[in-house]
Amino acid sequence: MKKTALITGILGQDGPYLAKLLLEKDYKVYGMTRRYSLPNFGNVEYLGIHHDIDYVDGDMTDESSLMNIIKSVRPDEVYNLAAQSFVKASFEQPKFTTDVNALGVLYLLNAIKYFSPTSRFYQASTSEMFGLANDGGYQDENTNFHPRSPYGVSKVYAYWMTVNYRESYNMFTANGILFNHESPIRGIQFVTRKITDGVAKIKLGLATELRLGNMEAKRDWGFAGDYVEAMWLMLQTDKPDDYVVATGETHSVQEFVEAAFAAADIPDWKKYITIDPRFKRPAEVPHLCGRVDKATKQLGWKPKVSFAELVKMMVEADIKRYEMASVSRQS
Ligand code: NAP
Ligand code: G4F
Repeated sequence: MKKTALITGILGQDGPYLAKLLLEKDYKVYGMTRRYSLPNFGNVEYLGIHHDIDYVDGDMTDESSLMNIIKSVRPDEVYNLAAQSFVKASFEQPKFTTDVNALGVLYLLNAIKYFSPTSRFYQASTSEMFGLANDGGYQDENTNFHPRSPYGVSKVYAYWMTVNYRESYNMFTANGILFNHESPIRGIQFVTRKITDGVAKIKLGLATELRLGNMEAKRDWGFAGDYVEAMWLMLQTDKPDDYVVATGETHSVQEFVEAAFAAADIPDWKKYITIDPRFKRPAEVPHLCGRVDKATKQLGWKPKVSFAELVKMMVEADIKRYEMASVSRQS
């Protein structure tokens, strides 16, 4: 019998990488999509797995849809990746962010409790929960939470609900506290992809400027393709637990910019950058750097792609995308 997995947020960045990994492991993969006006299968098509996924309709804000899905699929594993995941938007839409990221998780946990209590559950928790807190420059599973955005606060609620359902109902639930992870299919609003897309346009003469906010913020950036393996490993243990997933290395936004311009072989990056206050946040998370010892020791997980390799991969993919679009316009 094939194992079955349900992935919410299947059309985002992590969903397609996780689905690809599970399909390679011979899982039957169900992907939950919400109603859309226009189909948005770009990321699953990019990874060549669109036709291998069984799509089911549901929305994190609609409890009955989650109950129906869990009742009919009864998956062995549930990976909850769906979220309003853009931190800046959470300041503008705090209630919507809370409905999806906090209450949505409660609905999903309840659906599992009632209709499929042996399903194993993964919650996409985040380093944003740490916010201002760090222990000597690092964050790990013992660091307190001090979230700095409605997004971070909503994820703290979901984190503790995931722990609470494990402790109260003996359910197999695990939090992956993932630090920033990126890829060529990262959403275009997030700073890394905004930079690599902007650099590609400048390289090909399609733009002359890139507007950014706070260039001093530091993030621990890894590759999404590596991180989905940690998600899967967390649901294969004998005992559920919570794990930090990170590279242990931190870089500023400015360092990412420098590396991206260098990867495209464009000298003098400074002349293309404009600081625009519209991209700054009411409260910032200044410094994230994860200590990944627990996941390495207990799950045997380690990141494979380095910072320099990640930047290069993303810049090259964006340049290729624009070159191919130009060829298809000409033909
Ligand atoms: P993403 O690209 O923003 O994808 C999120 C997905 O959630 C999208 O497919 C979106 O659907 C779906 N979604 C949003 N609202 C929904 C709703 N009401 N009902 C059902 N689906 C909904 O995010 P990601 O980067 O893949 O991240 C995956 C998860 O990990 C998120 O929970 C995020 O908060 C968390 N996380 C991410 C990182 C990171 O660095 N990437 C780090 C830590 C934690 P549409 O396609 O229809 O918009
Ligand atoms: O790329 P970002 O928008 O990601 P952020 O806020 O770190 O959140 C991402 O990682 C979290 C994990 O820590 C996830 F939970 C979350 O879902 C998301 O995936 O911004 C990174 C940094 C911030 O400090 C921001 O202020 O870049 C800074 N920044 C500077 N200029 C900018 C810009 N961010 C964006 N999006 N756009 C800018 O122009």
